[in-house]
Amino acid sequence: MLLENIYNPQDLHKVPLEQLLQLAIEVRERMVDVVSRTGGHLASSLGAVELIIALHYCLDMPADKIIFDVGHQAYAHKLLTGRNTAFETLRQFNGISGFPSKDESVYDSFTTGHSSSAVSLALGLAAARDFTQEHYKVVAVIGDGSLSGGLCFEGLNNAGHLKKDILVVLNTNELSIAPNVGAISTYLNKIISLPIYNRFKDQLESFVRSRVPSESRILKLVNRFEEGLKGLFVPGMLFEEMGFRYFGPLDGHDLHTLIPAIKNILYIKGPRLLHVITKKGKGYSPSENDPVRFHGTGPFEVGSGRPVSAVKSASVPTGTPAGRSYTDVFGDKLVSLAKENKKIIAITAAMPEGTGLDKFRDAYPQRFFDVGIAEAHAVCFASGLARAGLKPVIAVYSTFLQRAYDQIIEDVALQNTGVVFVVDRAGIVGEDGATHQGIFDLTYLRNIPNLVVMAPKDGVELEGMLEFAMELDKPVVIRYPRSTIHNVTAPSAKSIELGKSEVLREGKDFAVIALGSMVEPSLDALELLAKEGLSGTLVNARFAKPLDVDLFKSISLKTKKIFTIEEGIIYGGFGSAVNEVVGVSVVRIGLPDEFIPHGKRDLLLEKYGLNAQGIADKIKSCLK
Ligand SMILES: Cc1ncc(C[n+]2csc(CCOP(=O)(O)OP(=O)(O)O)c2C)c(N)n1
Repeated sequence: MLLENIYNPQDLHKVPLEQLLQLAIEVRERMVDVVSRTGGHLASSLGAVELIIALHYCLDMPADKIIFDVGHQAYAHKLLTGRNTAFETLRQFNGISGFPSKDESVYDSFTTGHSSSAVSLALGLAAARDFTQEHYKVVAVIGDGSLSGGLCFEGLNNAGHLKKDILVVLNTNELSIAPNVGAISTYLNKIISLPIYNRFKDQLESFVRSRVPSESRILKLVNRFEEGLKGLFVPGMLFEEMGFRYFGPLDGHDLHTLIPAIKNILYIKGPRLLHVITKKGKGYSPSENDPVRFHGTGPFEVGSGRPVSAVKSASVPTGTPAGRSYTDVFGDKLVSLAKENKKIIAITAAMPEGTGLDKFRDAYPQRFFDVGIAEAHAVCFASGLARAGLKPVIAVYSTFLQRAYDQIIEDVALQNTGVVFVVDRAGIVGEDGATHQGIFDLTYLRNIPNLVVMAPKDGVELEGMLEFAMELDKPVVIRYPRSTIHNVTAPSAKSIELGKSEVLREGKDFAVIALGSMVEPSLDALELLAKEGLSGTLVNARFAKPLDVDLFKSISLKTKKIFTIEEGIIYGGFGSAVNEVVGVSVVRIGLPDEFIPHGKRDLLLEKYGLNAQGIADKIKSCLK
């Protein structure tokens, strides 16, 4: 076994070139084996195996640096940099992160997870290197999906201008998570196929070779002519025009081509872009056949690739509709609303499946837009649609909406356009960890004028909030977690009134004002406390903005202690908002001022006291 003897990239350097193919096989087997048990980003990582081996073979890490864009393709990098044994714990609490992590290894310069930042990060390192007169090499590995993000172009634009020594490796596989979209993607496809150039080149070569000896001057002239032609025909000219030297496209799985090419390119000065073509999911047929599913997969059976049905966690309560996620309920409801309301338009930033918008895409392809990994653009685009009288719905993960903060304020809220933001994965997302936790949105949204911010306690309420949002001619946010849902109260009141909460229980000892996903564990906490003779009021807040100020104030006059509970960071969040209006000090329960690591959602909720027992304990200790 080669892999088990590699503890760092120096060990890799000792492996003879002809054995690297075997190493690639072992790396893939290890990934498939572990991810089949832990879940993870398999397809992207399988596709980048040879590329990562080749880069490590040519670089001198950790002095040299590689920044992986997003970082979901970097499992081979982890395996070759001393994390093979620990890889067993991938994405588990206290285990190896699913993304590069600066806290995990000196081989990871940054903790990454959001797309399109690698070129800028790498350029910063390169500029610092030049200031301090050091001599290491800096490589950014980006995907064709990442290239649809504007930030990536900001980095390329600046890199071309600064002329720093930097290598950008563009890994093209025609897929983002879903099939790649956009003009850049079309452009890259042209590079890959390039019929005009390739046909001409082949014909020219065979014509000349059949007539002149290989070392003749004519052949050299022809080669030079061909280089010139390349300038005319190779679409890599876009990068050349931006100040990069473009190389490729090369087969990203062919180590015998990649290694000498990378070695040579590394010693050229200035900004360089090496374009490689890979197959997402390479080397494991279920993943090759369905790279979209295997982009981010749960545990699966290695033989068939079939998902291992999730074992029901004891802390997931039961109810109706059983087993459905908020994402599913949203996806279905939007399709049904769109049947009646022809103005509804759906927008995703490269996440049709993850956000549940795939159903809308299939039902109303003309009214569906995948704008690429371009959240900021999505928000402006939606505002344009809304101003012209349509009803745009952007479905986006809480963590990725952070990318569009300025646009939410300037281009939507200030304009007061009726854009609906459906913010999925709001709260603890689990195994993807710190870069993906959706814990800031309440804080960053609730202070924006004109914005309405809601959170449903269950599926029925989500449907009600969607109906309400469609009628409101204002920007609206609906946030919900990555979770299975149940009807918390039966029947759940469906009609939503702006800024009005719902009182679910009345009691004398304390009051809980809970938001969205925290209503259900709060209800359970009240049951636990009732067994100990404590009775509390429970309010389902529904709105984080505007708040139900009158109700909260009247509760504060009647109750000794008020608790707010939210699945988000406490500072500046929902509880802080309540605190600002009620005039008495409330106890805010939520997440502390720290980045929340990876681990199962239930486990993390328990760790941070956001399950029924944790909430009950906190209330009890404060009432003592
Ligand atoms: C800002 C941001 N938006 C969305 C995502 C979700 N996301 C993760 S990977 C990915 C696709 C990346 O595609 P590409 O760069 O081509 O890499 P590949 O997986 O194809 O290797 C997306 C949309 C993200 N990580 N960051």
